[in-house]
Amino acid sequence: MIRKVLVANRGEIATRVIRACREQGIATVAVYSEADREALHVLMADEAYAIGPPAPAESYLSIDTLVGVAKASGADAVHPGYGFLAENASFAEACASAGLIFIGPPAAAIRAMGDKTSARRIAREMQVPTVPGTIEPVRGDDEARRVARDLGYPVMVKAAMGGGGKGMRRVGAEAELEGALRMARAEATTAFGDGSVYLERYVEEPRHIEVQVLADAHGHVIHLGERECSIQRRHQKLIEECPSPFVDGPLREKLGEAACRIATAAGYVNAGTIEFLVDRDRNFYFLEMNTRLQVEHPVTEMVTGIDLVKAQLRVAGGAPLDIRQEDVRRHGWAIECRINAEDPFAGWMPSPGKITGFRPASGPWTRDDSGVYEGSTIPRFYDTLISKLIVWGPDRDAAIARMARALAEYKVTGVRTTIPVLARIIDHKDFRAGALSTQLLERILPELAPSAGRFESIAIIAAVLAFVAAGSRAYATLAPAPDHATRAPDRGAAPSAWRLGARPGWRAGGR
Ligand code: MV4
Repeated sequence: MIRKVLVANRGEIATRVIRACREQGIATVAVYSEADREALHVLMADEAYAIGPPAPAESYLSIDTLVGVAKASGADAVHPGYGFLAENASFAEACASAGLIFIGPPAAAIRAMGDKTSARRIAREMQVPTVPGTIEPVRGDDEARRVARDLGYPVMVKAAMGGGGKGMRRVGAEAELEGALRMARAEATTAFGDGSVYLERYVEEPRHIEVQVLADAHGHVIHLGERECSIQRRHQKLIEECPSPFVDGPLREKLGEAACRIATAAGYVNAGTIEFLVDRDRNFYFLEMNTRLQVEHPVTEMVTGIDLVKAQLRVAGGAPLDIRQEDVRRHGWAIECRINAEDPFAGWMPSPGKITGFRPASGPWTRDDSGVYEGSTIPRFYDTLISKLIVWGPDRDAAIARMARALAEYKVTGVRTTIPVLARIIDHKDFRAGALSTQLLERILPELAPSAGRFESIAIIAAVLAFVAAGSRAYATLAPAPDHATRAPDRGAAPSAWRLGARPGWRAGGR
């Protein structure tokens, strides 16, 4: 049984883990960099420890520091969240060596899936379709040319240690192959310290559909159905939903079964995700496995009623899964929008800074998983996620209507956010029709930008209102003004009375 968890992360995922722990009566230990002294996860945890400067390499990525704090605080387990060290096999091993339970898969499973060629080999051995291509990295340009001719153009050059689109190049014809190989190898060497690349046939306008799996240490592996994650920009997901509007019963069965076979073959334990590319004709191909809890896990939770973090805690503590495959029921539709501190109409520039006003959407079947509060700061050192807004409805149309309503309610001032562009995507006819692909967003983005005329009229109205109501909050909420004008007076650090939910008298660790 786990009694105390160190959360080796920050932001919304740290708060998500703390909430699950608290509901289970498990004590929590937060860690924070100098940039996160006042962060929400620090206020929420039972204890909090400073772990170093803002740079991730010196704080949230410092294995020795994190293991040291876990031991010193008396934690018996470590939850890595997502990002940072979540898929770092050495961190999983360091925890185990220190006698700590790593709330994630065994190090060997992380390693097997971290190498994409090894993951493809496992999938093939389990007779799960992979995109036609090489298993081993290609050795030289001559071999690559031969393989590409066999596969037929266009082909995809991919980094063996890659993921997330880095070190990946589409090659339309043989003349481009050599250049693409050189670029992909260079990018892979820089990003992963390993320049090996392999080749695949290119799948046109695929959908990105992933399957949630849960596995315990007693050999039980189940799947919780799929998520549709095709609405992405430069490999950053913006909107995810469960189920996929494209997946019917028989395909769901095949995807789920394939996902369970791969997880079993990898010796997987804990929550994990198997990614697939699905083409127009409903052919599916294993892409990679994410050996962590994912950002978009709440849509699966809303549709299945299963708390994935509690399931993680349960299986990490050695208990068997308390759900069998035949008990998994899906009900209705869930959609998640990622609200980032970025300016979608100015090249998606990060917009860190102080959140001067914050009123998240709420109301029926509306969930806000955020890592911020009014007065807190989005540091410039980390990702710009402010919040994940999740809604549920009895069907897709109802969920879409609810998301449109919730986005309209959501107010954030002080930083720019992606809320306006999310609202426009949700309203777009192709999104509403469920005609999704990984190319959809890039294609419709030009239509989503505010027209110059409209922007100007908003600016004029804002200026008039600002004149009339100078100094009032009406000015701050009509955002299209320079940053300094939207900032409310500094009300100082969050008072300690704002500490959230933690037990009294916790004051451990260097605060
Ligand atoms: C592909 C592909 C088309 N054909 N592979 C992008 C991230 C990486 N993990 C795999 N990716 C892709 N692999 C073949 N053979 C298209 C993509 C792709 C993509 C995949 C998932 C989600 C969004 C994407 C956006 C562009 C390209």
